[in-house]
Amino acid sequence: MGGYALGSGSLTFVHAADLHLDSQFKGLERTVAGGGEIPENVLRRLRNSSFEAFNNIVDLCINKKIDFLLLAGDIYDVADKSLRAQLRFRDGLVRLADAGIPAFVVHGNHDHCAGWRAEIKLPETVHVFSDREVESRPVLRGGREIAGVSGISYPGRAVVENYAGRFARGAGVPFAVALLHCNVGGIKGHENYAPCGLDDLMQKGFDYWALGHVHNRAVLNPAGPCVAYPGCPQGRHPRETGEKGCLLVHVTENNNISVEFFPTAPVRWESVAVSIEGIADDLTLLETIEDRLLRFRTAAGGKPIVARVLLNGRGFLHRNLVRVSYAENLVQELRNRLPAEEEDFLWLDSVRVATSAEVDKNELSGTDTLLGDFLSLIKEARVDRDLKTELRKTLSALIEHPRAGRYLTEPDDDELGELLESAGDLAVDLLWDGEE
Ligand SMILES: [Mn+2]
Repeated sequence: MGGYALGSGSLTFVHAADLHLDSQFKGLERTVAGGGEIPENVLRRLRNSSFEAFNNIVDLCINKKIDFLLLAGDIYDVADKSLRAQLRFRDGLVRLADAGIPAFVVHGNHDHCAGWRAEIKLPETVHVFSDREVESRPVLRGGREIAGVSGISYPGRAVVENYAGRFARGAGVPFAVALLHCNVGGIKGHENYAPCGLDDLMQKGFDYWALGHVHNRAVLNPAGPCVAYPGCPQGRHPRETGEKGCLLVHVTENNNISVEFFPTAPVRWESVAVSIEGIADDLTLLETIEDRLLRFRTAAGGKPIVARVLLNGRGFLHRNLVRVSYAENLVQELRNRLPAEEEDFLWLDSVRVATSAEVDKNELSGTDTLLGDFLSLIKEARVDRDLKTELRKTLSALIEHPRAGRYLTEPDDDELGELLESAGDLAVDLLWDGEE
């Protein structure tokens, strides 16, 4: 569809989502390997990072003198939002209001409307969309409508309805924005809330779909309409790696849209893979990891980083890495070497060992031995659906265990493959005597 360009005059707005204000990074303490506590300065910075990122968004809006701010859900980390999160959110919105910038807000699955809310009045320039129906609000400049924003909030955590169906572009709106927290096309790694297809959104005649929910930045369609996820402005856990931020959107007089990424995260999560292939001694391994991490930090502009290292590849040092407490010692030694300044730290969260012995598992799987049989069974399980189902059934006893289950999630197909691979490596370590 499209073709609605009525000439709004040029405008600029910021699109952010998934602020998760006051996220406490509880998972971090649990995942810290290698003993030793996470330093106070690192934890403090992380716990303040969601607020810092929001302030960076507000600063951007004010510095760029934008026309309006869009916040596409999961403003808060939990439905029973902390008082602190609500006060800090208001502070930012007041700064925007003082600069004459309106803000449009929907709530998502994390901060749905059934949760607790303090009695805090937001500035009149802020519109929080209701959880009952899609509403539309005009954006005015000098009394003239320059854009219209439509949106809806979540009444509860699990919304299974396709909300896209409820949206309709209003007549005569010069630039129409739809604000929605949803999963487009069943994107993996995120709950399939308010599920919809890209086609559902394309057909509605809007100019811009401001989405939230998926924490990775993605422009699903560049124009006619532009459909985008800004990602979260601050990574919340070790798997939310890389640069995080919001989108600064420029619209020309002819409704041509350009989207610019703007980084906002004070702390970066990174995952760094290092292969042990060709490394012959332990000190070289230590120095190699240190060097890789420092180079990574330079490339990231020297910002604070919390890093995870994944050791992989086949090599001679595998036999040391599988020793009890070796990896823990490695973490401790690296932490002593890496920068730990109050502000500009490079904190090593953990080292995961996924290395293999210097053997040819393929060759071994053909041999008529217990190990050979086991390895060929593993090869089969990677492709055979019945075997995979059997394996999942066995694993479910562990995943559903009341205590162990708290730390585990159902593995996806890739993870199941990794588990099988590790099982093969473990079998080689335990059963192979080094002779053919
Ligand atoms: Mn979220």
